[in-house]
Amino acid sequence: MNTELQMHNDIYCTFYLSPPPEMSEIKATVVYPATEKHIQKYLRQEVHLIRESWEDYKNITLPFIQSQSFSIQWVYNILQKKAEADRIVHENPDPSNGFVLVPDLKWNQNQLEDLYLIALVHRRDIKSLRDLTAEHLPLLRNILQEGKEAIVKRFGVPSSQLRIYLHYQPSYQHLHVHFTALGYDAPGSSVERAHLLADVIDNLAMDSLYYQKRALTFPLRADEPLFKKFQEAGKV
Ligand code: M7G
Repeated sequence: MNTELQMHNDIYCTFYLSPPPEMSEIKATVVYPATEKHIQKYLRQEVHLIRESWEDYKNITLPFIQSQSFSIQWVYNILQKKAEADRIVHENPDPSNGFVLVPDLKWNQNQLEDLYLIALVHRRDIKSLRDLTAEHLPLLRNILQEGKEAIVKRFGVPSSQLRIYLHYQPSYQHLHVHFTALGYDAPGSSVERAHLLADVIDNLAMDSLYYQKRALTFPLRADEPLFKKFQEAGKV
């Protein structure tokens, strides 16, 4: 490796390092063609917290989601084995209580420190946390139990070192669950976006309509159309 001293002061030094090609591989993700929403998603922007009541969800968020056409074709491709079929780590094929577990787009699978998998449910009628009721408990319990078992079996990572959660709001409106290494600060694992699956299960077991009653907080970028809708309604 080439090293070039930049600064030396007492016991402190900084160097420029030029690793050889075999150590300097970069994983690149390409989205082509990208929609305006993709471009916005990856731009750094001013962010605001929204506190969404159930009424706000029904009157503002839901109509907005229904008016949008952010494609989830990639999800259907995985469920139908048209893409990433060789990457499937586990599948429960049951149409109502089953799911597919695959490595997330963001994980290169070279090291376990940033382990990241995603469970996509087979049924297509659950958009997000807001749609969940006690009816979905068998599905959610399958994801939690079988997901943990598959990950310890394949990667040797015990469930005590996994963060298993849903995003609210998700970018893609087809229910999915994130599995990340506990030691990894995955993007979107912060308190304003992540809901632990174990907590979701307990909440629904206590009250089937839990997520159709309570307010939920989530971050929105300042120039997202949904943020403008909340502004127009005088909610921000
Ligand atoms: P999200 O909570 O809907 O939104 O999560 P976010 O992307 O804003 O976090 C969707 C998850 O699916 C993310 O963790 C993505 O990295 C992952 N993902 C997105 N796409 C398009 C793909 C894909 O084509 N394949 C796989 N395996 N994962 C994807």
